[in-house]
Amino acid sequence: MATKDLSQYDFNSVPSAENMKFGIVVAEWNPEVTFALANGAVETLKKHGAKENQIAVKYVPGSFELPLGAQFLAEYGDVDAVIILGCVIQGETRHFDYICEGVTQGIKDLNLKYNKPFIFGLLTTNNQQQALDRAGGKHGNKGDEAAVTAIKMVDLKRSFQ
Ligand code: DLZ
Repeated sequence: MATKDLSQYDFNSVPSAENMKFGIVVAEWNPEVTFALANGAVETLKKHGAKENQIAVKYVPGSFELPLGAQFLAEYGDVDAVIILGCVIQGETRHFDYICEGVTQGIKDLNLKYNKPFIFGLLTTNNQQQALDRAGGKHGNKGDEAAVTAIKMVDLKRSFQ
């Protein structure tokens, strides 16, 4: 994936997602950002062959709830990968640090516990503009990048089976 534009990549380098099933968990905090991330992820999965009925989208109240929402999808959702989308914007207190730390460690733990890809699509920004720039704005869409990563990781796992 490119680092400057999150939506730019070599289309042909991405395997087909025709036979893959995805869960997407989306935080409802900062919805103008997170819903745009979710749209990007869904459209990218579809571009690579996934059908609507192979993509389950679920919502949680805030980013702190993302790891558990993702675990529910892994336990009950019959998915090959879970894409985790949220946006935490720096405020005046240390709340930001605690949420980011909890979500990051939570996602890492899920990857290793389930031996399945849980993709980190959490924007952690200083302000709303930086987040919008990465949710379909001038730096592309982190949701697109997360979807491509999910497809590649499912394909990588299958290459061992
Ligand atoms: C409480 C809180 C704050 C201050 N900021 C954000 C944020 O920027 N992004 C986000 O996704 N969620 C935020 N939350 C909510 C927490 O993630 C969580 O939902 C609540 O603390 C309840 O557990």
